[in-house]
Amino acid sequence: MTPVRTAAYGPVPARPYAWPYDGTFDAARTAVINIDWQADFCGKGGYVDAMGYDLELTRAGLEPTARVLDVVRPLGFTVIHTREGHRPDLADCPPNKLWRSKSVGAGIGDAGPQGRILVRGEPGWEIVPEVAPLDGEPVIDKPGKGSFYATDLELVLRTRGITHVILTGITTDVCVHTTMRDANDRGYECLLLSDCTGATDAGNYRAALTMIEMQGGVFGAHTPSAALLSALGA
Ligand code: C5J
Repeated sequence: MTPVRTAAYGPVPARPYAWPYDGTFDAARTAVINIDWQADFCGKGGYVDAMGYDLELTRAGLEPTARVLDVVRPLGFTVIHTREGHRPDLADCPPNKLWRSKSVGAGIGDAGPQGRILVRGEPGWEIVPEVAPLDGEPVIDKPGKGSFYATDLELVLRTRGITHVILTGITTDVCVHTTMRDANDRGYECLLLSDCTGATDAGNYRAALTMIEMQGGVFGAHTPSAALLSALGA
């Protein structure tokens, strides 16, 4: 049988090193993981809005992410989505997480304009239409910040032979960073698209990118999506 060959791309100009470390990446071994593009994090009346943070910061990456998805999908890249949320009975919500959310007026499980905050199946838990999953794209439901804890993400990546991970999503300093760190620890070569992510605080966003640059790229690298798209010939 003839082995399947896919085009090799790269390297992509990035900070602090041209990505990937091994020079090239291809659609067969690379997943684009989109973290928590849910109404609770970037929609009016959701969790982030209830806490009083600026939705413009978390929505800023939506358009560039949609553009990236338009390019990588036809090229055959694996596209994965994650959602943070809890069971309706909150059996998987640690009491300290619940307490903290209530202390800032956005109690997990409380009713709001987008339904019960951070509860699976509610409108606020859904991924927003701009970057919604297509049929067949894996969606990973997670109770925490990282996408590996209490999920089958690692099994999905291993089963598909994924070695390289490109990240988009919100929020940069919380779920995106936790997932990037966990993926890096597992040996995945990670690239965060800096205009395809946002935090609830502009300083935290910048700091999260700076952290990636330490120690020669302590968790991988970051770059604007234009650099990736150019490497893909788009
Ligand atoms: C947060 C997330 N910030 N998706 N979740 O609680 O970053």
